Amino acid sequence: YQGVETGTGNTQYSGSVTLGSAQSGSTYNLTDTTRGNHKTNNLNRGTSGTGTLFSGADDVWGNGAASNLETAGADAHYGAALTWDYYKNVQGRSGIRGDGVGAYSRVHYGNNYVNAFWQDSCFCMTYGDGSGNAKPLTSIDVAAHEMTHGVTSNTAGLNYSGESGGLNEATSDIFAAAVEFYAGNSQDVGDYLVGEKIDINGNGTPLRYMDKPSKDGSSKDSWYSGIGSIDVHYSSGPANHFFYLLSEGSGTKTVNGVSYDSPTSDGLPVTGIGREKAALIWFKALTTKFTSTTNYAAARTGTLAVAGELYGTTSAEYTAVQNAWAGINVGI
Ligand code: ASN
Ligand code: ZN
Repeated sequence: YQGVETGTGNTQYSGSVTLGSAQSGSTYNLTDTTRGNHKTNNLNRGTSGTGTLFSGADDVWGNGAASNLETAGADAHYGAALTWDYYKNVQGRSGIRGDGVGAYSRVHYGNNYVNAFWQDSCFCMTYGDGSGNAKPLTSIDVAAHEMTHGVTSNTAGLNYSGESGGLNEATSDIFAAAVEFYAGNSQDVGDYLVGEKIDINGNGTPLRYMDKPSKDGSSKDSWYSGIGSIDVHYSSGPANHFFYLLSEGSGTKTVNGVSYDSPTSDGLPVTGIGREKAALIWFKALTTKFTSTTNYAAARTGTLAVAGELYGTTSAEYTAVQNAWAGINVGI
């Protein structure tokens, strides 16, 4: 007998959650049969191969502590399920390739590994356990960030260098935020911060800030000629900032208890249209306008075209897209 099960995950970051699982004989495993059979595997500190599918005699996964090897599996499985649900229910896309087929996650990669990554070659994402202050990299936003690299790769295919590389990274941060808000989880609340749960800096600060990217000390707030020469995790800054401005508007604001202060490069105000519309615009641009070589100027053109298609060229949404790009020094 093989059946669809609904397991319980005791996660590190998101509390007790429901997980998609399967039953095979008297054994349960982390195969999400309602989401393209997305699986979560244990690399058990290895650095190659697919790892071993999490399985056990009961349908309870992890205990909330990183010392329990199932806990990272529960977090990763939950993050993948949320990201699947977001793309399906909000953006109308079934899975990373749009074909209903799930990917898989690998947790416990290597020893003290402080990163996570997506690979097209295995159609899978991988998480390290962190080191020192840095906790396991299995939070909702990191999962959504990595899975979105798969979506980008299978749509626009933004080259991972130069300005297109920054737009590729920003796309992952944008949908990381969108998924985190969509999750509505009371312990890992939606925000415009990236990786705030991991404590990668050891002082409670996130990896990246979308309202004012330069707060991380390296990312840029606005476009300048030459931004294509810096690391893609920093040249993403202006596009992350664009998304924040388009969603929430410029100036100060508190969302879910987090305070933001977003400047514009031209000093002019931007009125936000809400993150739902902003994410719809970015997704439609990613999937119908952007190509492997899209740069900042072309991203402006593409998102404006989409805003015109969705809301009309005399709409408040269209004006907000114009103003948000102007706010990061693109197209003025
Ligand atoms: N975690 C990083 C990322 O997804 C890994 C990398 O540099 N590609 O961007
Ligand atoms: Zn990335």
